[in-house]
Amino acid sequence: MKITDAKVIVTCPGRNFVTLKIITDEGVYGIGDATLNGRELAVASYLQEHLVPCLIGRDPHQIEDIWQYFYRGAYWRRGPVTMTAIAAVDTALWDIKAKIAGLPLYQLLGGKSRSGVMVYGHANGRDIEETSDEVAKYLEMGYKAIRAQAGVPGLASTYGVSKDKLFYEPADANLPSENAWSTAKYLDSAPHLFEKLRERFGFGPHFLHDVHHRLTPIEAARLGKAFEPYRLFWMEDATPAENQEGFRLIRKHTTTPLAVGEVFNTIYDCQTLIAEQLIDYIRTTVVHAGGITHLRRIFDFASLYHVRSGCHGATDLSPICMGASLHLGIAIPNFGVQEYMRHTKETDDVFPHAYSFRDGCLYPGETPGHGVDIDEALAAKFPYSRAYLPVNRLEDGSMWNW
Ligand code: EZ4
Ligand code: CO
Repeated sequence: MKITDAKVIVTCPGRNFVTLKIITDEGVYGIGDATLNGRELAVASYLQEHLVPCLIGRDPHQIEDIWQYFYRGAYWRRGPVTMTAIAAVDTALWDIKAKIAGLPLYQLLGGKSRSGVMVYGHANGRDIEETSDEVAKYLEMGYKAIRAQAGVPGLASTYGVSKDKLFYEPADANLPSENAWSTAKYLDSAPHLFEKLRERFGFGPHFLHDVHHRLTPIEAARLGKAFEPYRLFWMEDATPAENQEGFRLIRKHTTTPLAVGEVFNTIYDCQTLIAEQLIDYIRTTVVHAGGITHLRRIFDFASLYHVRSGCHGATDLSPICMGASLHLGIAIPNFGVQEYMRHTKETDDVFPHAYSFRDGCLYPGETPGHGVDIDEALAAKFPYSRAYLPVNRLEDGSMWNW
């Protein structure tokens, strides 16, 4: 069996997505997500110019060898652009292998370890009351886990707070928009959100919160402590993790579970965090961390240290990534939770998929492969449109972490 063609499809059904489609001489094809929010065309070009020529003529069954060929063979290892491109190849190859086997991908990963994949939705509001009403809506929809973010009093705009509730899209402008940030104001207000949520909804639902890399380790330690009475499922991205050792300080001070990793692209980005048990959930994804092959490696490593999966699942990860992630999530022993931000109808139409939501869980479906396809004719009707994530500044104008 041979790869005869591979094409890169860029489409913007409400937001940009990059997809790799690998075609074989037996007519079977596979697809992989290659979307890197705000840097989409860098990955499209990396694939088109550098990986596609090396794929033609190869046996699509040699998934591990092809992975190593692109990882070691690049000489320039790691980095989000490289690893997203490798992920797209890897995901498409697993899709092909599972289709040829006539099995849903999870069967090739060891079969089901659980009945469904618990997901969490996003409740956002301008203030605590509005967020609380959004939480109520998610509970009515059957969610068992909800991430809650509320506007910070005294700040004009805050991360995670959107106008369009169910379809929050942070990449909102063709040049980066600017947000303002005050750590002091945030630290004063954030614990009250969870105090009010527990008062209104009790301790049944799981609540999560995303700090979005905005604190220093000692500030994060303080916040984690303040959250303790409200028993959060996790505190996410408490501090930037380029310096993995920074988490030692947070860990010393709080029992609030810690999650990090949506911007990581290899196992080396979380090696210390996992081996020293500084975190509880690792948020690396299929699309940004080298595909099924590498993500499985990270999760197996994590399983040795009581660290569970918590895959990133925002709208900038295409339905292909979501489908692949669900197959991995239902199979691995150390699954934690899966983020699930709903895609718009236009996106779901471009990417028909077998997965479905029921009672707070997503189910990958039984279609051979990862169960997600692309309608190329429809995709062609939505041309690329440049879009950036916002940037963030402190009140004195200094650049801060968005
Ligand atoms: O900001 O996906 O947990 N989810 C998040 C997301 C990220 C975007 C970045 O591309 O933090 O909203
Ligand atoms: Co996040």
